[in-house]
Amino acid sequence: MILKDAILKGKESINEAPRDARLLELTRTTPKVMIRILSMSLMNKIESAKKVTHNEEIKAAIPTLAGSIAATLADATLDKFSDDDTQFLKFHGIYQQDDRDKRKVAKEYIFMIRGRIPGGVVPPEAYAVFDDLSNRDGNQTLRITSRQSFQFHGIAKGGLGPLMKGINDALMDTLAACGDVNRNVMSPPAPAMDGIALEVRDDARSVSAALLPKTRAYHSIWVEGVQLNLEDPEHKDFVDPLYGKTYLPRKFKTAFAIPPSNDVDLFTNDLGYIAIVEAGRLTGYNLTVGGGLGRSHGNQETFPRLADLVGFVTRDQLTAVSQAVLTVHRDYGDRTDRKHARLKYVLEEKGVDWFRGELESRVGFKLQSAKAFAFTSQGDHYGWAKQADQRLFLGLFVESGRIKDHESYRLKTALRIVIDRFKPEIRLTPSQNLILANLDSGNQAEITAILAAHGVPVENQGTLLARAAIACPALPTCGLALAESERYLPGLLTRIEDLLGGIGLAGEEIIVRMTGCPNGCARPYMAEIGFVGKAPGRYQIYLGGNESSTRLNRLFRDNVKDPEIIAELRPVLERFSKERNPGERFGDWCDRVLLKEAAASH
Ligand code: SRM
Ligand code: SF4
Repeated sequence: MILKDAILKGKESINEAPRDARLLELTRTTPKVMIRILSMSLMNKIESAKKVTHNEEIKAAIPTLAGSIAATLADATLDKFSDDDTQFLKFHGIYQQDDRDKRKVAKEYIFMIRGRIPGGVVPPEAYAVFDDLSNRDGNQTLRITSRQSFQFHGIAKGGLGPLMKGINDALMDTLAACGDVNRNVMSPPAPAMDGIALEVRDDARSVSAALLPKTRAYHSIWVEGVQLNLEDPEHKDFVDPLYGKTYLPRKFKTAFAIPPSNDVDLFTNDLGYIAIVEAGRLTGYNLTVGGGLGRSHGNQETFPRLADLVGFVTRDQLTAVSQAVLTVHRDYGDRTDRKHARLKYVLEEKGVDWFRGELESRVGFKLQSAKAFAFTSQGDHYGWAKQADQRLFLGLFVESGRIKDHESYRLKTALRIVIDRFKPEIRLTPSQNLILANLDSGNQAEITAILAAHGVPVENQGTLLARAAIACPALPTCGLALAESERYLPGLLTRIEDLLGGIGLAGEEIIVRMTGCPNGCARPYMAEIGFVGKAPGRYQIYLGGNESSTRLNRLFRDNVKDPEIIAELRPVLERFSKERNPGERFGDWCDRVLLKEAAASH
């Protein structure tokens, strides 16, 4: 009884029940006199559900986003920030976490800091600073993220100020790496595409700069080390010229891609630009809007969604279009429910034609029609290769993006030696790997030898499955994790590889991604096999993504406990091995055969 449950349990079940079903239930089952009482109660609950979230209230109260961060930072007796300040801290690129491995003993507050690194480009001098800071103030690792940034984990409160100052002194920053703003802008990192790619990277940087919030709080707290005076009218009455007083209803993500590679997973972004090259010249971009992956278990109103293709824009229209897309989210996104607040829901509910009209009225010109393009691949190149300018680059596989020293594999130390000595440009990839770019061929042998001496191969890096996989951090740092991911996936991949070898599929590349919860940080809903944490040791299995990352996969099995994961995959992989078309990938076969059968039998 949806209605009864709704009234008993309140808002949560009301939101879960589809609106039409609620009305139908009401008219079918309830005597007339009760209908009035119940519908009033229902309306009250729906009305109260429409109240803006607490996040909206605190943004409106302190639009500089300063909160009382500086005061808490200066108070050494406090080991954590207030709930409101933890929300403000996100806009500064900082998350308050606790080490979940230690929770049973005591809650130990630690912090995660995320950089803002458009296109994932890190100068060698900045890398050296990051490396030092991670050793001094963090947990001795640097974590490459799935959006081409770095994260520091395990920072104590006392280390926050020095680490943030260090990042800014290295001419890098963390502003807007998190929070209800535009996040790190992605662009293709592969040096083999440089030329066009450098122009695209410039455009990505311009868009990133055009979408930055203007608050002075970041600089004042982390660079000058003082609390912003919120009584000063300049700050008290501050309104961001683009974001307004309350910023966006939720996060907003932007990426640029250059076909045929979809290495940035373009369609999972709120705002996407597909480079269009005509007669060897970058003429502009196809615009995509409304992608996003986050969902919640048991909440049908949340779902992954691929972005819509909206039209074509020229390079000089980029800033205006990007700002206008962002303001549509600002003005139409749902501020009453953070689970339903992404731009994708506006697109889903109002449609792409409405969106195009709204956008055109904001920018004051008509968009051209989208131009032809085709994505065929994703992923990174590993090992040595030539750049467009004939210099060399080296693609290095980094398991789950975690740069660390572990036993005889001393990637962190080796990288530091190579980067200090040869000064390559570092590029972080959306698949959590790393590229050392702009190297002279004369240094190739020495670099290879340094890496080898630290247990880091440049040929045959990682296994076929590991090289194509992504895992989110999950436990022990992520407060939202329901299951392991980064620490668990490598072992599971080995077992899947054993399975593949045993059924004649050795050497088969399958894109596997895992997350510790349904938020989708490793983009599992685009993988050929996606594992999504449901509870400790339990995962949902999704199948059917494709190599070009243009198709969402679908749920195949729910709540599978290891070791049944392998037992569930075995018959499917055996069938694939027998029934596939020549050269057909696993994800394509699942989509063409398995999932169609499953849909037909429902
Ligand atoms: Fe994410 C929240 C890690 C990319 C969707 N994400 C988190 C937090 C901050 C947990 C939290 O809110 O307390 C995680 C920190 C864990 C930790 O200990 O480090 C976290 N997300 C990551 C990273 C580090 C995963 C990784 O393996 O690299 C990625 C950082 C990217 C960056 O540099 O900016 C990361 N997150 C993503 C992506 C993939 C992408 O953007 O390409 C997604 C799915 C795409 C999307 O946004 O729809 C993603 N993260 C989420 C969500 C769900 C948002 C939603 O719309 O529902 C959350 C939860 C939230 O925001 O409340 C989340
Ligand atoms: Fe945490 Fe979930 Fe993101 Fe993994 S997917 S990092 S568990 S929020």
